[in-house]
Amino acid sequence: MNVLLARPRGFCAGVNRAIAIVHRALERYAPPVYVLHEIVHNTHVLAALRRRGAVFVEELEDIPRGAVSIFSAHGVSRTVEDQARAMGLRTIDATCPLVSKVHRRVVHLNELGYDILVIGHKGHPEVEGTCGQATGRVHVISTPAEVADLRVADPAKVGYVTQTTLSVDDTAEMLAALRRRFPLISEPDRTDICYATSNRQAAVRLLADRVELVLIVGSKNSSNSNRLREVAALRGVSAHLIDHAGEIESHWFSGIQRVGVSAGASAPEHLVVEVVDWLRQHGADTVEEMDGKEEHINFFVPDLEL
Ligand code: 0CM
Ligand code: SF4
Repeated sequence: MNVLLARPRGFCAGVNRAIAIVHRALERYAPPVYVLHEIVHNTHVLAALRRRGAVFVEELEDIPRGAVSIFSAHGVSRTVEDQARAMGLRTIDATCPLVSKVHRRVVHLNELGYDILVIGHKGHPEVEGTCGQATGRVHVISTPAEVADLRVADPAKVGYVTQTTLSVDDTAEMLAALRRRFPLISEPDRTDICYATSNRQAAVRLLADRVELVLIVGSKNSSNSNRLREVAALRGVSAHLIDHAGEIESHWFSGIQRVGVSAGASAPEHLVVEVVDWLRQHGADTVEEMDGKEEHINFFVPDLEL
């Protein structure tokens, strides 16, 4: 059996920054440090940070007054920010700068009085945070079929933003439907789908053309990791999303000669190494890495003076 690793894969700049912020907060302030929502959607990242004194909660009410508390990489609504302030929390914002950029455009469209279309997955925390930047009319749409049902105040005053981790191909279809329905729709200068999402999807597309089975390392609630699995499956190969090597099932490999491996933007590289070790122990004799796009994006980690 031969193994091919996708490139780029794994941690993006926003995830590196968010995790570094939690580490810095733990160094600077005595644990526990509270994090509203999972800092990134990866069970292994969370377990490692819990061991160092991070506490992950889903509700602001679960954070004691005055505690140091961090907003996750996915961002929060204005209401959550205001409530945190009212509760006297000492907050640190680990929202990815590429999500914050989308937030700023929502604020702008809201000031112009536009109906704002947020293309994304309903209930995902990033979508909730993005919608929560506006005080006016916001509509979340997930499929092109929903475009026909949209009711807006003025079809000439409609703008859209997207979740940063969407499928590039599905979003193109959605935008075609939106442009047909609202020829004057206000669009971002460049796509809101982030560089890490589009690079990882492009790499998995190439990977899937060279293998018979693809393993994506990532947690079940990670949107971008799920999209990577779908991209592979849509190329006609079997594709599995696994949190770690322990979830691999031997029967997947019967009759398989070529296996591809990639990882979502929140999955640490040591999990990929463990998957490759598992494959070596189960018949893989070559491991090769694809040529792929180099990524040189790094985000500044703030000093955290509270
Ligand atoms: O948005 P998604 O569910 O893909 O989040 P993640 O934590 O898996 O990946 C990084 C991010 C962001 C924002
Ligand atoms: Fe930022 Fe993209 Fe990474 Fe999300 S996947 S944290 S938007 S760089």
